[in-house]
Amino acid sequence: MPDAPASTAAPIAAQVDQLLQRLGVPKSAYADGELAVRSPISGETIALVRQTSSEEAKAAIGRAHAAHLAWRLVPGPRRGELVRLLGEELRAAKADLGLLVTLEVGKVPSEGAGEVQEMIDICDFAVGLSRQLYGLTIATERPEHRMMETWHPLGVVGVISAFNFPVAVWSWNAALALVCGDSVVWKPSEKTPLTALATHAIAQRALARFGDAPEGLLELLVGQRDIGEVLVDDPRVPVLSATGSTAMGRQVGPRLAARFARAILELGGNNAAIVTPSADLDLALRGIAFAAMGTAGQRCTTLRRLFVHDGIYDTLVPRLAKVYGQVKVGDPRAPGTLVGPLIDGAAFDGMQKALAESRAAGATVHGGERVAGIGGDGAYYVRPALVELPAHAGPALRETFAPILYVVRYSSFDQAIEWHNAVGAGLSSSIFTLDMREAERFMSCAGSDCGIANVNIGPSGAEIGGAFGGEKETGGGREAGSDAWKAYMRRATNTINYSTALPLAQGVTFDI
Ligand code: UN1
Repeated sequence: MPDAPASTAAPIAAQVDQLLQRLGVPKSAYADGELAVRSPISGETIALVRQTSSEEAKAAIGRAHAAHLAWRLVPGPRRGELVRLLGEELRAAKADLGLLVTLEVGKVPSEGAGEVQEMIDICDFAVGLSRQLYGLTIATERPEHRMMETWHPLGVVGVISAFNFPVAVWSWNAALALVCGDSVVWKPSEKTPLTALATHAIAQRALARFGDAPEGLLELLVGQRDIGEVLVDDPRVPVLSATGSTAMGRQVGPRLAARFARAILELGGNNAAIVTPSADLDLALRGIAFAAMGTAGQRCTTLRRLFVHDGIYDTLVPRLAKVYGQVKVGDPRAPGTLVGPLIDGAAFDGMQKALAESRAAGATVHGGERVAGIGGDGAYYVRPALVELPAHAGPALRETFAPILYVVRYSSFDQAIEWHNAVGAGLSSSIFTLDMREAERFMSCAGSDCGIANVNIGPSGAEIGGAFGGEKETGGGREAGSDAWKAYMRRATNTINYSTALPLAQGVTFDI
């Protein structure tokens, strides 16, 4: 794994150009287009990307639709071979693509590389899955009949992804979609088209090695919201996976529902952890620090609320405040940096607004200020904020996509669970405890109401094997592991009569 892969002195645009060339992206795609891409590390413009027009987007969806009609006839295990090759190409490109994630999003190198590893992991998962697209055989009430279900490819899978996991989210969808016999049309965030172009180039190499995949199996649409809307509204797209804010999901969900398309929604999170009196505090401290400050608080799984038992509050919270004061904020390329920049000025403003509201509500705020002297005026580095709130209220009830951790004192476990669940989102959650009863209750139907509930691990950093997603305003979608593949296929129930009689179900008679 590259540790400090690039000098902080190297001009970012030149580094990006070199990486894109090496990854096989044609210069015409990013040299003189309409969409300016900036690096949050310095705030400077690093590329001008050519945008897809809506006519081109419709043509791409048409190609993808045609590709699906051919691809669905290819046996699953053979489709898995394409994903195996994609995994190989990603392994070869891991260092370069990981560094490009760092330069375009500002993630520290181990997280940039970790994101590519997540892509490789889902490819491995999907290759195995390509031989396991099982249906059930079901007991039938009729003699000499057989009832079973068959899973068929669905069609074009639309993917709209966010800036914070600019390439992994595509891969969760694409790897499953490909083995399921679907084609994929991807609209990445307009803030991160470069990593998307690079991923597309990597995928083209896998397709070339595979040999006879239909043209249009993997399409990329670069642009703003209007291009995403083409994908949302096109009747040739039966399923759309959308990752982003709850506000975005509120727009996209009803539009998909209006045309009866499937939605896989991965929306906001307002993830919490409970630290109980029996917790291993050293472990909790490390778990909380990574979950709350990692990726500069810009994961949908980031820890945003912390409920600490009264009996350990005065031990844990001062230690946490010390870590917040010391953690190295800076250029992600510099060795030792743990917290890189916010994506842009709007993220900074949102953070400051939430902190001002917190202060007005009587909170004690540690950190949260802009760290000067790194990058240019257009780069936004902040010291992560630890906010001791007198009550679970105000800004803690909503997601602010920045490194703010709200801490609230609790004395009754029931109260902590109630506060835990008293927000709109329901993505991820955790408890730090060594008490088996508390841990089991937290994971039970009367505990956390989230799609992910962890014990002695923070809420972020999920691995690929489990289903990823959450409830309530998080949108209900599930991606990546477990049986998430079922959303990318359609199920047919088949009843076969191998007798000479025609018994009707429920004992109905119809003698002609
Ligand atoms: C996201 O932030 O959109 O569990 C996804 C995690 C990562 C994925 C986060 N594996 O934190």
